[in-house]
Amino acid sequence: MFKKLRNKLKNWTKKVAEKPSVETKEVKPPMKFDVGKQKYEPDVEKIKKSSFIKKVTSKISKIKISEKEFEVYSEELEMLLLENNVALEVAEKIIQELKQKIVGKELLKKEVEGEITDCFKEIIEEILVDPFDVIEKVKEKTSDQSKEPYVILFCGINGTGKTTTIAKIASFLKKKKISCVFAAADTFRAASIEQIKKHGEKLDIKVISQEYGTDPAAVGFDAIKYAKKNFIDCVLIDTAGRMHTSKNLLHEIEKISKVCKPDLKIFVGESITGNDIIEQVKSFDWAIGIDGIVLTKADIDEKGGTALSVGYVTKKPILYLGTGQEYNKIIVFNKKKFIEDLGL
Ligand SMILES: Nc1nc2c(ncn2[C@@H]2O[C@H](COP(=O)(O)OP(=O)(O)OP(=O)(O)O)[C@@H](O)[C@H]2O)c(=O)[nH]1
Ligand SMILES: [Mg+2]
Repeated sequence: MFKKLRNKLKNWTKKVAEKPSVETKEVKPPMKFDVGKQKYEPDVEKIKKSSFIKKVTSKISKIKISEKEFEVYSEELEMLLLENNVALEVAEKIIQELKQKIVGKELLKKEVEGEITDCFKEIIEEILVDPFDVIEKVKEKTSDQSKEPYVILFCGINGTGKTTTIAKIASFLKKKKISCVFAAADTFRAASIEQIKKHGEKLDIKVISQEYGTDPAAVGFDAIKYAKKNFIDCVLIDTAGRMHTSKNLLHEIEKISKVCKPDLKIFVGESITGNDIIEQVKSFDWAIGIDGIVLTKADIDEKGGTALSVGYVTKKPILYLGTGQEYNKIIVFNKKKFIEDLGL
């Protein structure tokens, strides 16, 4: 994962670190002179020695990056971030912060790479919101005696992996002894109900469905009713893929959300989407106010910038990464691990 961005960041950092060192002029020992009656005779050897050491050490070990030099480097950095799916506003923030941290500072040459890497780490840690534990949230709600299930609504554009993610999360919850029911609220796409029913069969999870073309909000509502009656802990609502540019379809998801009052609204996006995902996530957030993000297809994402972009733009946590098609191919998003995967 994220191989491309990792290598490019490394090369860029190396390049900055290889910048020529700060040069110091050789200090010539002052001539002998008389001050009044006092004679001044410098310790030539001592001066020679100290200036030599200064010259040598500064030549091999110190660099200072000026604002102008940084501008040249930063153009290159901006390009490489943009090429790797980091949104422009995020790339600009990274560059701004990096500038403040390294420009004009005299740095030991051997420490420059480390210094820049540490800066990247700090900035990325600041950009990404720490994910909360979904299992804990479900347990918190279902542990009291209210018998109210924990409801999760999934949304996103077409084909991003919503239905697959629902099955993966259900399998994950089941392993933690949390019971689930699926709401087949994608009543629009051909074969969508059969698709989720297949997952239900494989995972031994009840699927609540109606006819194609029925109101998806009603399907979600039915599933919640079923969960309450049967003491099921968690309702997972699948919805149809919808373009973020379609006002009518955004209205529909708003209605599903109003009727089902989910505890958690998850936006499912592809990590390979590129900058488009910014507009997608903003639209869904505007329509229903999302609480967290799942990025799928991280297994085929060599870049890694999407996570930074959606995290920064929404200030919402990335909860899981989808890393393949099987049920166990889902990992809890971990900031530290993500930073490590970027080679920082
Ligand atoms: N490589 C990879 N493939 C994935 C991942 N998640 C989902 N897929 C694949 O993506 C394709 C679409 O997945 P679905 O779950 O049907 O997507 P969806 O968002 O429900 O699609 P619509 O309901 O049509 O909007 C399927 O072929 C999945 O197997 C993932 O993390 N990695
Ligand atoms: Mg689907």
